[in-house]
Amino acid sequence: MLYIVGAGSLGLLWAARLRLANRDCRLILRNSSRLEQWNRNGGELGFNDGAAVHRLPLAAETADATTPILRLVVATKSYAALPAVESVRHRLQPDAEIFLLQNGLGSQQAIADAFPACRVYCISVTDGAWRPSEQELIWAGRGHNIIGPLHPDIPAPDWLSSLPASIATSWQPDIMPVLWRKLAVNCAINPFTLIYDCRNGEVPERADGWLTECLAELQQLLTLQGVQGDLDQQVHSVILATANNSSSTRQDLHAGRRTELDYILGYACRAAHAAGLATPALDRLHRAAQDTLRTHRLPAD
Ligand code: KPL
Repeated sequence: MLYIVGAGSLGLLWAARLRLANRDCRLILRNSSRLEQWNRNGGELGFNDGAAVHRLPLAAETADATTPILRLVVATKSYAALPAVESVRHRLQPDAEIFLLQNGLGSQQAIADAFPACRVYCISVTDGAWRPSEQELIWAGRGHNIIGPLHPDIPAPDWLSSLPASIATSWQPDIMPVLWRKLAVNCAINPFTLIYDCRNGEVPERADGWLTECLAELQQLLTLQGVQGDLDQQVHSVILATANNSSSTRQDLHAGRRTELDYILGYACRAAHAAGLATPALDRLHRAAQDTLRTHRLPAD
């Protein structure tokens, strides 16, 4: 049995694909009023996988149930990940496997520190999905899941090979470079979409020389972390491929939700400073993004 905490687009996407392939999974919802609402609406999800719309019954419960948990997928926002795992501490088996889908960095290590006996895996996801309503999900872009252990000595989980084909997965024993590269791409795009309130495709024109400076600093930070690759080229190809998208940070802003800025750019700036790397352009970007959040009365960290 796989438990999924966090019933946003990504959590529901995992649940829907497992359910469609007749695999056992249960959703852990935030509180009893969410659970009542879920069940009042029939306890099912309308899942549009691009080919058909499926009505999928999905079992749900709250964290304070008592059944033991051996496998947990954490699909919350980064700032909610540790509290979500803490909420099921009484149910987690000592050698449980925890799979983390969070953006940015920082939340993964905090969970590994708080649950040293568990095996913690990170999953970098490129699927795109959105919810027209609480219990409807559209799988808008088929992507890929790269999974690897937060600490290198942990082996691949047995059940990976038994995942349905719809959850395309590859095992990467050295996951940190994957997470760092994604973090750097998000640092170069998301904060600019926040401060200029623009789509991804407009960032190069709006940010211009500032983006170039940030890319140079991010490239230095990646090199310090032992991560290879041409960031400039990667960022520009992501911008091209997602030109019409609102970044996740801009979507949070428009929804009046807390953003993950602190786990993206905040984390990168702190890591750079800790390594003695001066990052004036990134620091200025961080301050400008925080100012934008304060103007919208949202938490700045
Ligand atoms: O991951 C993203 C995000 O919005 O968080 C990008 C790559 C910027 C796509 O929008």
